[in-house]
Amino acid sequence: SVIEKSKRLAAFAAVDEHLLGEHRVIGIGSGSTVPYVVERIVSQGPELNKARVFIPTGFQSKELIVSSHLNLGDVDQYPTLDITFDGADEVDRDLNCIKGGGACHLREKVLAEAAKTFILVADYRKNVEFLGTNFSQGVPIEVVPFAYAKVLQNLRGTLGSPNAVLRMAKMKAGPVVSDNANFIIDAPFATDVMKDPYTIMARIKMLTGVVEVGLFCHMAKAAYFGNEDGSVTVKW
Ligand code: DER
Repeated sequence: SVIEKSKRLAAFAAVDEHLLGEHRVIGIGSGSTVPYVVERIVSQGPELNKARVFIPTGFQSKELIVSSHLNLGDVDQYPTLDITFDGADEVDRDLNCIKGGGACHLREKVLAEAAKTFILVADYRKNVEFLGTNFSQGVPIEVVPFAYAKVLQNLRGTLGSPNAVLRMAKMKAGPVVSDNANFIIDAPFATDVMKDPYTIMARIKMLTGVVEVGLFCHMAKAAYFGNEDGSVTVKW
């Protein structure tokens, strides 16, 4: 499909441009775009890759590394990474992004922060001026199950997200459970609130019981978007 082609375009361009021979410790994000990142890394050949170690951002990411026969490492062993590649749900003009559509944003943010360079790869739907333009389900928030009702009440009340909801699973009765055994809340905010993502991120993060917020502000060095016409847009 056009969307899959655009994901591949973005991933290939990003790897070709940013993954250097001397890069040894590489963070691999989650979602449906990062498999193309791994495909391009594998194509750099066994010589380069046997000297590298790849750090996953969750179950899916780990499976991808293992099935691609790349060296699997742990963030415990490598608390600092050379570069992390990850997808996004939306990226605004300042490279702030919404992440967590796949309920993996806690470990993703750990590896995004731990990397000297953090690169985003996405299809054209994610390339927006302001957050919330296309991705309308809201800001993903990982919460400890014990606190979810209280956090939900705060979001719907003082935080100004009346439509905040607990993310329910599709193939399982009950809520989505993250790789860290927590729940996810999706909290939509008004357009003007999303024009200052850092402020709302900080306010959400302060709620007791919130583990991590799916707003990544001032973290990415560059974002690559594949376009429908086969071109690539880079924001930095
Ligand atoms: O959950 C996440 O943050 C993922 O990176 C995800 O949002 C990106 O998804 P996609 O690459 O499948 O669009």
